[in-house]
Amino acid sequence: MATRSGWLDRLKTGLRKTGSSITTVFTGAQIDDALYEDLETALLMADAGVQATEFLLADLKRRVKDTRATDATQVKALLQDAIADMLAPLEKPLTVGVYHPTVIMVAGVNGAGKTTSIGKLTKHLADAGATVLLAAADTFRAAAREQLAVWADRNQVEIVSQQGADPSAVSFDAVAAGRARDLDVVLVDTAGRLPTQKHLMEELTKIRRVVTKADITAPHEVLLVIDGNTGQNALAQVKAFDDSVQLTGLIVTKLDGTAKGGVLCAIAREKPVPVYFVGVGERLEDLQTFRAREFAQALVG
Ligand SMILES: Nc1nc2c(ncn2[C@@H]2O[C@H](COP(=O)(O)OP(=O)(O)OP(=O)(O)O)[C@@H](O)[C@H]2O)c(=O)[nH]1
Ligand SMILES: [Mg+2]
Repeated sequence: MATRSGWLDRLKTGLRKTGSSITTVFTGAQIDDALYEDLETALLMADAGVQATEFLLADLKRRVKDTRATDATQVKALLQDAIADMLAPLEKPLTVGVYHPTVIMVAGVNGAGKTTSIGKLTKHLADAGATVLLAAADTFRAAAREQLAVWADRNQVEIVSQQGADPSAVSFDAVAAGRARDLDVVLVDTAGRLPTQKHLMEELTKIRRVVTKADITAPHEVLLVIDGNTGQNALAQVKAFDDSVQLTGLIVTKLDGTAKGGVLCAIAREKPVPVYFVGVGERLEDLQTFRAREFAQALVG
């Protein structure tokens, strides 16, 4: 738990930039139109998006009326409740163990934190006693394969990697090997790509399709890694990747930086996909499970 509290401190620090602008709205004593207007601006600045912002404002006004809240501190607590309720549907644990192996595909734009997150996730899984196989489906760059190999080495797990091979062929081999060796988890690391790069999105769809050929029930999870600093574009990424590969979950990284965590509200409102993990740095313990209430409190600090 010490690890989690350290992680939470980093999350709070990361979100403080955004959070403080929301918090300052509540420094005055009056609950009036000006307060709601300032709050609207602060939420939009935090990348919550128009839909989620409007929903939150209406929801908050209702809560204020129902509770007959009279001071700004109470209203702030009610906003935390409203955000926590909005984010609650995104809270869902990643389950492994139902399928052998559980095949997890990981996708995202360039540099979002896919490989690092896979490394951390491998550590979490291995610590919990799961046997893990990594698939280096980012076959084009030698550095990408090496980076994943370092994580495999560090966690003492096996890796399927083949220079210049077709990414879907490597994924197929990895899933087949995972089945043959009766492993618990196969994690497929893919190359970064933009949703606008049609041929690369098709390559991703192909990986998914070929994985299903290796195991009719797979992939069991398709995760999108998003950089917490991406702002509103994160929502567009969720939509585009979901269209191509049917996402089952998200990992939101880099919430330790100048992140604007409000985008999770936009995702919850417009394209709800569970958030399995939140990353706040490059160390192993910096990846932790997402909890809606905790996040809401960190955002409205
Ligand atoms: N501050 C911070 N840095 C992170 C976090 N997660 C990843 N990084 C850093 O972000 C950079 C890119 O991470 P990678 O894991 O290589 O990203 P990727 O998505 O695999 O990148 P490509 O494979 O090139 O598309 C690295 O320098 C990581 O150390 C995080 O939660 N916080
Ligand atoms: Mg990578």
